[in-house]
Amino acid sequence: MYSDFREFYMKQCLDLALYGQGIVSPNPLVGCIIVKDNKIISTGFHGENGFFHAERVALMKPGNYEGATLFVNLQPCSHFGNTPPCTDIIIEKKISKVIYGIEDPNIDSVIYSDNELKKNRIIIEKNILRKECILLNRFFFINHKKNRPYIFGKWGQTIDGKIADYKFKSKFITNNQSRQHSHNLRFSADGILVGINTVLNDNPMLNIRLKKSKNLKRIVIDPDLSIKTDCNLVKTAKKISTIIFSKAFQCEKELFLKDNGVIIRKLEDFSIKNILRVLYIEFNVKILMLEGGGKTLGKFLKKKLLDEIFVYIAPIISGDKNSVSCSDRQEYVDIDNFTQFKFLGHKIIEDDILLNYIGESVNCLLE
Ligand code: AOF
Ligand code: ZN
Repeated sequence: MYSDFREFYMKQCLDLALYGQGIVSPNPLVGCIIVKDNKIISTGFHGENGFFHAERVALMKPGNYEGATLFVNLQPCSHFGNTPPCTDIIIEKKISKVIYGIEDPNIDSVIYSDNELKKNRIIIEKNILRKECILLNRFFFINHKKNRPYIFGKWGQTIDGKIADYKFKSKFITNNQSRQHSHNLRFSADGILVGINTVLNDNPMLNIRLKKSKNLKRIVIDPDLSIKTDCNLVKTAKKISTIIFSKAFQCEKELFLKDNGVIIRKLEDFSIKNILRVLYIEFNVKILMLEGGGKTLGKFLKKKLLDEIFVYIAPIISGDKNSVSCSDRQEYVDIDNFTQFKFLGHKIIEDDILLNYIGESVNCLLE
């Protein structure tokens, strides 16, 4: 499939990097392959060995790396962060050529990288499978370019774009397998955000029901603090992080919620921009999943803040114009201002179809 041997090995780096998905955020997904005499002599990925970077994981394995070529999907770092510079170990192990996919957008970690390698007579080649490398780490690129979380929306809908009937009964539009699939999406995120109406209507758990688990932060936008004190989120808040953004003052209810493990973050500036800033900086949410409902999705759409969407379509038509749409913007939107997405992929899940699109923000990175 890849005629060029560099692309062939780079694809393997990308595949390896994926093993870190859901584990390494805020760091990027990185895989590394070392090749000597046309043979792979070592591999590594970030996340495999504590927090060591992919190159270090591969080069720490016993072997003679002198004269070998190192393939990695992201430019090797030259900084001391949680781990020492990858360029140091690349030089120490006498690698003669480094082929990397794309430059690291985190400038701080690569200021000396290319120079260090060149000074040590290591040949550099870059921009191999550039688009694929950016796409794999699209969240990391958006984080560094925009200083905000990467935001992806997910919803299940009928063929005519409805997520619930007009009484907001929405539980079983898509099939079991689709719902199971969406738990993998939750696993790839740091936080999952919903509006208060979704909590009141669906009483969701917003947890990950997979064999592997992680402490995904559950986030509710609830300006008037109208959450019910006996809902599933509150009942489980001691076990699973639960953050409520609110601007109301309800002393007794707040105390009760806090005693039950809920974090209440009061904001005067209740704009989406400020909520995202707090999530990114205070709560370290670098990848944010939006699970609705319509009002919340509408707000993010309006601000062109959906970097990616996953739409599960069930073979059902509501036919009722009053059923609830995936986005509920209560204003006229001129056809010239409809939000454009770019198709990324699809998956057939029994009789449902999953459609995956990237937004303009990600598409721009690829140009
Ligand atoms: C690499 N290889 O596998 C990764 C890199 O705090 P640290 O030490 O883990 O450094 C984090 C930064 O290092 C991260 O923001 C990104 O710029 C780079 N990640 N670099 O050479 C890797 N994961
Ligand atoms: Zn590194």
